[in-house]
Amino acid sequence: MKMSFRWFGTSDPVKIEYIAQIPGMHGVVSALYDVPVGEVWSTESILALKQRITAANLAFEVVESVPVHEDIKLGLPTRDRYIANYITNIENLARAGVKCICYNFMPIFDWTRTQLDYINPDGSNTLVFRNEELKNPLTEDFHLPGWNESYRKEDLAKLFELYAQRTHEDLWNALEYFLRAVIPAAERCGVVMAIHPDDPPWDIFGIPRIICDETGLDRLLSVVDSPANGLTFCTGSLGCAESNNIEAMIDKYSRMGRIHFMHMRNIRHLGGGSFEETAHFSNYGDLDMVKICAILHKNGYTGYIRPDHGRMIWGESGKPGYGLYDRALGAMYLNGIWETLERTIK
Ligand code: DNO
Repeated sequence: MKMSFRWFGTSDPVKIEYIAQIPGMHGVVSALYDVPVGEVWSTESILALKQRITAANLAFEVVESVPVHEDIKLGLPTRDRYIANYITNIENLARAGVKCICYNFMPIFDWTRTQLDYINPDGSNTLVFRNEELKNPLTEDFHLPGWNESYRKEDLAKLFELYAQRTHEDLWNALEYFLRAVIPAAERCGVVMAIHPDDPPWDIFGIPRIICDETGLDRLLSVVDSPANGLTFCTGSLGCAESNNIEAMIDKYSRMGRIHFMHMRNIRHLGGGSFEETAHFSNYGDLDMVKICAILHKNGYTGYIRPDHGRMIWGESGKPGYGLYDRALGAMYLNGIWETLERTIK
C-alpha cells in the first residue's frame, strides 16, 4: 500500500513540510480548489501544484477530488459540455503523472455532519452526526466544509427543486451515462477512477443517494466492467450504516482488484443512524482496523491509503477533520499494523 495524506494546497494550515516528516509517507492527495466545479484545470496550475508537492519529496499521484457538476448528476442536456471538460481534466492530470482520481456522485452535498467540534471527555474534539440535529439547509444556517461554499440559498432552493423530481433510478442513469463517457478516457490515459461512497450512506434531506451499500457498489462496478472503474473505499462512510459488512465488502472488492484508494476512518455508532468519529485506534470505534488491514494485506493490496478524518488534539485548530496531529497518529498506527503484517505473514 502507498501511505498518503490529504493536503488542501498552500492555504492549508498544515504545512506540506510537516506532512513529509511523518515516517513512511509516500505522497499527498490534493486538488485545485479555486477552479469552479465543471471547468477545466489548466496544465499550468496542475504542474505548479505538483511542483510544490514534489519539492517536499512527496508524490502527487492521487487527486481528491475532481468534482462532478450537478448538471451531470441531474442528467441535464448541458451535461455533455461538463463531461467533455471532465475528460480534459483526466487527460491533463494523467500527463502530470496522476494515476488515481477520486470523485463522488452525491447530489448537492458532500459529507454531512451535525457538529464539527463535539468535545470528547479527554478534551479533544470530533465530528458527529446526530439524526435529530440535522437542520434544513434551505431555512436554517447550516453548512459544512465539504460542501460547495459558493451556493447561495436561491441556488440551493433551485437544486432541491430539481432533485425533488429525480428518483434513485434517474440518478443511476445519470451516473451510468457519465461512466460510459469517462471510463474509456481514463483507460486510454492509464488513470483509475475511484468513486467515494455517500457519506452518510443514505438519502438526506429527501434527496436520493445511491453509492451506499454492496448492492450499489456491485451495480456501479458492472456498468463498465473495467479496472479503471473502481472505488475509494471509505471505511467510515460505509461503516455508518450498521447493515454494511465492511470487512466482507473490503475482502470482495479488493480481491476483484477494484479498490484503488482506502480512506481509513473509525466511527462509533450511537444508534438510530447517529454516529461519532473516533481516533483511528480500533478500541475507540466500531471498526476493526487490524482486521481491515489484514484483509487488504492478504489480498495483496498495492493501492493508495490515507488516514481519514482525525480529531482535533493537542490544542490544534484548523480544517475540521483535517488537522495534522491526529491524522499523523493515524498514519503511524496504520504503518505499524502494516509492518507487523509484512513481517509476520508470509
Ligand atoms: C470527506 C471526504 C470527502 C471526499 C469526497 C470525494 O472528508 O472524504 O469529502 O473527499 O467525497 O469526492
